[in-house]
Amino acid sequence: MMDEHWSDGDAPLHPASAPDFLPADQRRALQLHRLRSVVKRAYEHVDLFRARMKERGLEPDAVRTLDDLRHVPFTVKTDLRDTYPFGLFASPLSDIVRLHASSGTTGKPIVVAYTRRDMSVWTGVMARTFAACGVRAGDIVQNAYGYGLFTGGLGAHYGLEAIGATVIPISGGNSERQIMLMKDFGSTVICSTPSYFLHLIEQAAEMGVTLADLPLRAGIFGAEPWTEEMRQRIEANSGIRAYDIYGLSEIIGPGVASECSAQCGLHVFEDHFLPEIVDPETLEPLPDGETGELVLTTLSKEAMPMIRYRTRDITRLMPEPCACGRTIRRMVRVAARSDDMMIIRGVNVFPSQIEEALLRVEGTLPHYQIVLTREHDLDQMEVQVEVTPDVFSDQVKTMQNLRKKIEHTLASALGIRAKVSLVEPLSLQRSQGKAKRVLDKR
Ligand code: DLL
Repeated sequence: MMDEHWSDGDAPLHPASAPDFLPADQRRALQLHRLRSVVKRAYEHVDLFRARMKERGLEPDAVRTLDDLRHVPFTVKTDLRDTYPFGLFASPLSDIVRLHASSGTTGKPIVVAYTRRDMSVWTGVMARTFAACGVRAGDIVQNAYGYGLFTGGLGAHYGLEAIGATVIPISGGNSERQIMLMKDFGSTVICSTPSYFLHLIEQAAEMGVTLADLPLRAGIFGAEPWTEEMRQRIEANSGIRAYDIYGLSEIIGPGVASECSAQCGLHVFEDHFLPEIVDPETLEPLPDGETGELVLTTLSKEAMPMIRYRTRDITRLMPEPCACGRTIRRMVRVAARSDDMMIIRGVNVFPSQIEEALLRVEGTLPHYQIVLTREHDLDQMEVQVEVTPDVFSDQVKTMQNLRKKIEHTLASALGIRAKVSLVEPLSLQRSQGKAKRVLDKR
């Protein structure tokens, strides 16, 4: 019974959350049923997928069990670029009610499409996301994800309306106004990237506003990697609870996975998005609990089914039951992408390792930038980190000691030496959306 499930201990969950609690066998039966039909749909309507299946001598009927998915070809980001703009659509444009796009690092964006039914699935998984994070009717939600081609703003918007929350569609940017409205409207929840919220914490301080004194109680943060250390800094500096939500345009946008009140891993809405973890080198599926690349298959998408899409995001599935009672599996937070990995003098380093190490040192602020250069054919890494005003105004010796301490912490965490520069508070560039942590000048 739905009513037995409670969120945050004080309100019944929104009815949209029912699939979160399906018994595992029922969930698997539903997944298989949907998988077979989405494979058939993609085979019949998407030339690229049909050609790849034929190359392997596979017909859609070859998928008889969930496990059979391992024989089906992968889809990768370049497939979306190569078929730009509409080549992977499985619905005629007349059935498509929404397009979004995500700007890549180079050239053309990738384009994604939604039918009316896809929109209702998206709204549903976003409603489940917010319910899992304890957002409910009566909340006043400041939606500071960007509205527009980015999926964050509108994706969150529809989910919030569905659960009956009051949405403030403020979008990203204009930080002074964000703080003013947060105060005047009494926002109880904010949605943004974690890095933008850090910026809002500073903006509030500058305006003499103490966030902890406002009604704001939760932040629904995602769209970029962040660490547990970052969560602790955010929660301590704002008095709110910070939840992690995950998604990507190719699959639907936000709404693929979400934390719950336990704040320990993200529940994957696996009745709509089937997760696999593969070894990024061999591409062989790995068992639950092992770390590798997340591969997702959309089980119900009509306009643009994605079969075995390689996300490049590194995580692992957590099959253990969660304290919240949800039966859908969790994945650990995505701390790294395989293509974010920096190779510095032959050593593999992820930006998240640097963040984790930096924020363990007292006196640092959660604002940093990694600069890579090459001198005399040798890679050099400089980590610029802002430090608290008292450290910065203190004696040179205090600064030197802190710098050495950070260099030491980084060297033992990474296995290579990095040059550390302590910079003044507010001197590094702030982002309104996804933060750019790495400046590669090599
Ligand atoms: O960022 C969708 C989204 C919007 C998710 C709002 C959450 C909140 P894209 O712009 O296509 O879509 O970027 C997707 O961002 O493959 C991850 O590498 C990264 N990402 C998204 N959420 C998280 C997260 C949106 N919670 C890419 N932790 C993904 C780490 C994340 N990385």
